Amino acid sequence: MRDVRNSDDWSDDESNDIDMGDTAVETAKPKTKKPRMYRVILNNDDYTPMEFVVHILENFFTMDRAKATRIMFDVHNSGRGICGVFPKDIAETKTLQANNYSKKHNHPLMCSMEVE
Ligand code: TYC
Repeated sequence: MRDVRNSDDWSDDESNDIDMGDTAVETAKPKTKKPRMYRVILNNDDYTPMEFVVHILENFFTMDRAKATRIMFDVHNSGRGICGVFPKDIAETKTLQANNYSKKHNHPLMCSMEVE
């Protein structure tokens, strides 16, 4: 057998490269898609106390007091506002949590969701 230890076989020359001939090499498509996103919408009503709306925004949508107050007044003045944008399952959970909590406290506050 041939002793290759000191031979030139480990050098950078191209003598051992595989000839790809005419083989086409296709770049793989990325296999993951961006999830569809959903806006959670808060609707105005005439009865829910402003402090309760701020409480909802702070606790279910992790806003600080200043942001929650600003969004609450936006909704109060314009009729509706965006609480946040989330993947479907998270938007569904937050909408349900907010609506269930409002119902439990006998307020008509309504959240809904729509695709971005
Ligand atoms: N309009 C209500 C009031 O005057 C306050 C309110 C704000 C209610 C935002 C709902 O999503 C809402 N007490």
